[in-house]
Formats: sequence, C-alpha cells, structure tokens
Amino acid sequence: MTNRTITRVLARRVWDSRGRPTVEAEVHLSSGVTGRAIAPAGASRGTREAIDLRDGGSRFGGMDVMRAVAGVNGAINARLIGLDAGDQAAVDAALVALDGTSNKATLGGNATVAVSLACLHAAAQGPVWQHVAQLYGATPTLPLPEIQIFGGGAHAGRRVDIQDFMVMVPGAGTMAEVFEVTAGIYVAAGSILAEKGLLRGVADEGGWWPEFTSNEEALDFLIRAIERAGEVPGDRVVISLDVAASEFGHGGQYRLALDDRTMDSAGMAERLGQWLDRYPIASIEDPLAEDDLPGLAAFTREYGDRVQIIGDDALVTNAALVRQAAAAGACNAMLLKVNQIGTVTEAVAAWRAAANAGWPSVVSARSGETEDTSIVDLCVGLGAGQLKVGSFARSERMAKWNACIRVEDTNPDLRFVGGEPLAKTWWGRKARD
Ligand code: 2PG
Ligand code: MG
Repeated sequence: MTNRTITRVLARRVWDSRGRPTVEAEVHLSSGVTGRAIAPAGASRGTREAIDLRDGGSRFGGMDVMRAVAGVNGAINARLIGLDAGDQAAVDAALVALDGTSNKATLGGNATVAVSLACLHAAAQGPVWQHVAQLYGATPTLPLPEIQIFGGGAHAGRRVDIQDFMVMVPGAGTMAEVFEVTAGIYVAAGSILAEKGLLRGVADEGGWWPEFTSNEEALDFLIRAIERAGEVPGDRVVISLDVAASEFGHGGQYRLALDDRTMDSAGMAERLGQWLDRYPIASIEDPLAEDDLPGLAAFTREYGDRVQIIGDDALVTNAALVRQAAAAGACNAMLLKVNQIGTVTEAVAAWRAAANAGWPSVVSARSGETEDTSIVDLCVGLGAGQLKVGSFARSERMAKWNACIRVEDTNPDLRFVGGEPLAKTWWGRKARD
C-alpha cells in the first residue's frame, strides 16, 4: 500500500446551476488526502455522448441521480479500493470495464466522470494542473478564453436559433487583459439591450437572453457592444459562434425558426458563409449537424483555411469519432468535454487523436455547471490552448475564470498562448501581416 492507495470512494447528490441534481464524488487515499469533483450536465447533447444516469419517474422531473450515486457507493467503491490513484489510466480502465458498455449506460457518465476527476484531484500532490502535465507529458500553458455574450438555442428557450454568441480576445497579452476587455463588452451588451427594451434576462450560461428578431440581429448587436466597449471588431477582439446545428438540423434539413427559413446542408453552409464574410468571426462550432458529416466536410473544405471549425456533437470527445471525422476532412478543431466520454483517460485519448490530426482543442464546460473547476486544471495542464466556460457572469462560470486568474497570478512563468490557436484563421494571417 502506497500513500496514494484508494481506501474509499463515495458520492452524494448535489445541485447544478439549473437547480438539477448531479453527482459529487470523493476519492479517499491512505495518506488521508481526499479528492473531490462534481459532474456537469449538457442540454444540447450529442446523441453519441456518454449517458447521464437519471432515475426517471416524477421526482425532479425524472432528473434525480440517486441510482448513479448508489453505483459509486456500491460497485465503484468496491472495485477501486486498493488501486493506486496516481495510475489514472488503471482507475479509468477499471471504471470502463465495470460499466461494460460503450456509452457508460450502466454506471452513468455522470458517476464515472465525477469519480475519474476526483481521482485526479486526490492524486495531485500540488496544483492539479501540474499533476495533469506530468501524467500526460504536456507543457502547461494559459489558454485563450472563449466567452459568451448572448445565449440562445436550447439554453434560452430557443428564442434565437444559434446557441452561443461569443467573443475571444486573441490580441490580448495576458488572461487578465482578456477578462478586462470581455467585462466591458458584456456590460455594454446588457446596457444596449436594456436601452432598446430587448432584454429578457440571462440564459443558462449567464449570457444575455435577448428578444432578437433575426439571428443576424444578434451579430449586429454583438458588433455594437464590442464598439461601445471601445474596441474595433476584428482587431484585438473577434467573434466566435457555437451554432449547435444538431438542435435544428436533422436529415440534412436545417430550420432557422427565428428567420423563418428552412435550408438544405449547402444552403445552411452558404448562410454561415455570408456571416463569415460580413462579421469578424474567427471560430465556429457545430456549423452543421452531427448526422451531417459530408456537410461538415464540405464546410471545412470551403472555409477551413480562414476560420476554426470546432466539432462538438459530431465528435463527443471520442477518439474514434475524431479519427473518423479527420479522415473525412470534417472540422479542424475539437471540443473537449470530459463528461461526453466519461473518464479523464478517454478524454485525453481524444485530445491526442485531435493533436495527431493537427487540430487544436478547446476544453469546455457544460451548460449545467457547478463550482467545480477541474476543466481549468485539464486545460492548463494539457496546454490545450483554448477554454470555453460560458459567460462572464454567474458564479459557476466565474469560479473557472477566477481560477484562471489565480493560476496566472501565481505562476508568472506560465505562458499565455494569446492568439496562437487562431494562427491558421484570417485573424492569424492579419496578425502576421
Ligand atoms: C455546447 C455546450 C456549452 P451543452 O454546446 O458547447 O455551450 O452546451 O452543455 O448544453 O451541450
Ligand atoms: Mg457546442
């Protein structure tokens, strides 16, 4: 028995930022150290994601997680006792084997991800991001944040079809500078909407929830907010979108309800292409649906040399799906959400598959979040380069951004990557000229 031997694994039900039950896990070691983590939850979920085990029935709308909690306290606890928490691969392999399905349907991805991340925390003998860097032989860096200003899609009653209207500040020299600039844009966006009587509140990830009359109007307002904050759009600040097209595109047909338009895959791509021409958009996620790999490939052929094209629903942090998409020429970047696959080891395998394809990765939160900041440790430790957390409001979001500030403040030697991940986009070319 070493001092990192697991002596007990337990779980309890806690609550997420949407007021829904979720799983918190603890991994206890022989040294007396405990690691803890909480599972997040998505709303715009890919169909091939790990299953969140929910109780069903009428309690909390069927969303309770007492079965997932019981699985941790029972079978998972029994299986992991005696393992070395420092051997993340062995712990995760034990979880995968115990579950026995391809999508964590037995134990629940919500149970396995909480335990897997708790193990990472328990095994770390200093900052968790340093442990991550050591485990995976990576060079830690401070990432470029991607921050939501307007929320839509499944996160805001589908008032706007496009899900995330975000900004990035690739021209900043530090993370602190990114946050200063973003704070100005976020507040300016809220004021402009309030002045026009268009403000309805905040969406699930803290971005403003507006009453727009078209998807394009949201982009126009975003430009105005950037300008009111004293910035030149496309200069230090660029726009980033998560279209989340799987939410309104099925079988090659895309329905933008707000614009009252139904298009085929090529029509949808053309519409997005017009936005790329008109607005300083440097990154676009899920421009087409998860069931439209040919469409994603065509889009990547057409626009992949000027904009980052991130796969979320089509890749679901799954190494095999990343390899398949890369072979098809679909996407040129990956979104990394650990709970889409269910363990740290499998998420890192997807990250490696993306890196092998020459793709950057964006580590991402879910729309249902908590105070858990494990994704900051993963992003910094892997040197992933980009971090998407949601907006610049609400503490489940700010917990992550403030954790970034703490890491930057206490580690002056860590390099902030700035605009490097966007080097292959129009912004990168402009910055080099
Ligand atoms: C996404 C995420 C975060 P959800 O689509 O990228 O914005 O949303 O967690 O609901 O899948
Ligand atoms: Mg997405």
